[in-house]
Amino acid sequence: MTRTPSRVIALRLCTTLAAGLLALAASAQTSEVSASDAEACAALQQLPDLTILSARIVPATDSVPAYCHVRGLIGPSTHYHVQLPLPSQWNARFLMWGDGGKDGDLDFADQRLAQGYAVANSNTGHDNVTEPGSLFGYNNRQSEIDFGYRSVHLTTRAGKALAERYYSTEPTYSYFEGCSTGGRQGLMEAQRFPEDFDGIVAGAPVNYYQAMNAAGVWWLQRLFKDDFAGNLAVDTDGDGSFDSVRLLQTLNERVLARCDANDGVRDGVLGNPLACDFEPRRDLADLQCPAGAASDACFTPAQLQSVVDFYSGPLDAAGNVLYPGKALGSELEWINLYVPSARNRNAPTMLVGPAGDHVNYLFYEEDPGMTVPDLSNPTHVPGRNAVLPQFSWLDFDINDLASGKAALMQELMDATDPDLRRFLEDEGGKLLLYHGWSDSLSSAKATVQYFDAMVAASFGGDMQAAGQSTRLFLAPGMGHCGGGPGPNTWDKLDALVDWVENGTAPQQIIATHSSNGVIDNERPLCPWPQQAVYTGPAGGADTPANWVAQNFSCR
Ligand SMILES: [Ca+2]
Ligand SMILES: [Ca+2]
Ligand SMILES: [Ca+2]
Ligand SMILES: [Ca+2]
Repeated sequence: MTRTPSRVIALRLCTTLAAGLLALAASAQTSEVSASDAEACAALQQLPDLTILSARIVPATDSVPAYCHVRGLIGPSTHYHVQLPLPSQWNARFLMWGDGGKDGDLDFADQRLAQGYAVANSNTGHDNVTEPGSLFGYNNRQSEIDFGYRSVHLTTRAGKALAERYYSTEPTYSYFEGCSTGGRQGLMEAQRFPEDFDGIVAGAPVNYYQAMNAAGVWWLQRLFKDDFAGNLAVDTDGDGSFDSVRLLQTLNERVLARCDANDGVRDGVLGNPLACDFEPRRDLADLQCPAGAASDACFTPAQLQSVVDFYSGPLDAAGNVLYPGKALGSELEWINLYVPSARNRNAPTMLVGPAGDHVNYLFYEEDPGMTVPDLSNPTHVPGRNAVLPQFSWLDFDINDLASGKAALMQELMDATDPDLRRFLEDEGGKLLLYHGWSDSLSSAKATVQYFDAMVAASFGGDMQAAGQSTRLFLAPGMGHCGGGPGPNTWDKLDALVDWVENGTAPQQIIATHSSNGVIDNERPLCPWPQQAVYTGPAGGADTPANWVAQNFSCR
């Protein structure tokens, strides 16, 4: 269980006191902070029913206006904070700010604060300094419940109560904004606590949380097993380090050669990967090399199998997909996430980030053991008889997912209930989903799968009716919450606020891609299942100057 040592609390109190004095000094110079603003902020410490640790004015900086900063505790171990704009600058809205990864800290949303939102965020029940990664879940059901759904819900309630007290009126509208874990949290709120928000924007949700992490481990196993036989990075000089990722570049080039133009525009991005007919065994047939003769110019049988596995995803014994495979066109995203190579010292992001310790602490009802000391060393033998027994991710069996061994953790952390009638119909809520097609951490295919199931369960399959309150926008070539070769940047909240407050459902969202700070590709993102179609100057679709939103229509 997460316990903040008393010494740290004392330190924090000192820091808080010092900062409070600084704030007082600054407020004398900052005319916008009135004495009553500061008094009202400090008075929040006396709010009944809440455990408030501090409430103080934070002075303005060049980019962030002065605000009232409140820190609170929800037992046993959820720390949260609320950034409250000064009363004259509040836009009458409350915003719950979503988390990323395994969280474990207080995230600031200064940009939204500057726009006038009262913003809240929690540590989701644990501290990622003392319990990094998934470790907080080691024999700790309460922390798993807090991370699963409890901290966000209770922080939302506390944040709203603090806003109501500070402004003497409750927020006119309440929103949730998040991506990745934040996307999962947004869907969890819509499913479990439909009264919390008027609108939710959920990006790249990791809502099939157990399947996604189990599949992440499975893909890593494809590349590490049998002494790296299926690794897609190649040791070209025999010195033991995988120095070349040329095979993945070749694979990406082959996919683009086959399908880039399917959407009418040769821009290095697949408009709809589902419409691309690329078969690795067929389309790489001329690039096969014999086993044991690895080079970065051809694929061995084991490497070709890895490619097939990336696109297919793991299957159960009956051949059902346990988690969708990678989208065509996303190949370059695999390099940092999955592929052990010289550039990451055999420690790809998925291994040292989300997935490497997940099956140790957050997958099984009873945790199988501690992580091995070096996740990237496949020859380490786990110490099964140690005081705290070890369990290696390499020994994880994906069939444990299909056989129900993750059932309890799925109940706590997955957000896959397709029935959103309480939120979308009874409460009149709006749900805006988005997902990048090149996202290789969570899968846009999984979000399409959820969306279609939700439309079926909540609207009898009527996409038109669903579109009155929920829409999914897929971003071609966008990575996990950003990045990637396709248009990947837009304000995630604007369209939702307009929808909730003015009833204007988004017909399209304009997204941009920039290189060196200059926009070089712009597209409308279309509500699923529509696609962006080029409608600009005839014969000009392959000219980058024509890649502007008005030259495309959603059809
Ligand atoms: Ca947080
Ligand atoms: Ca656990
Ligand atoms: Ca080498
Ligand atoms: Ca294209």
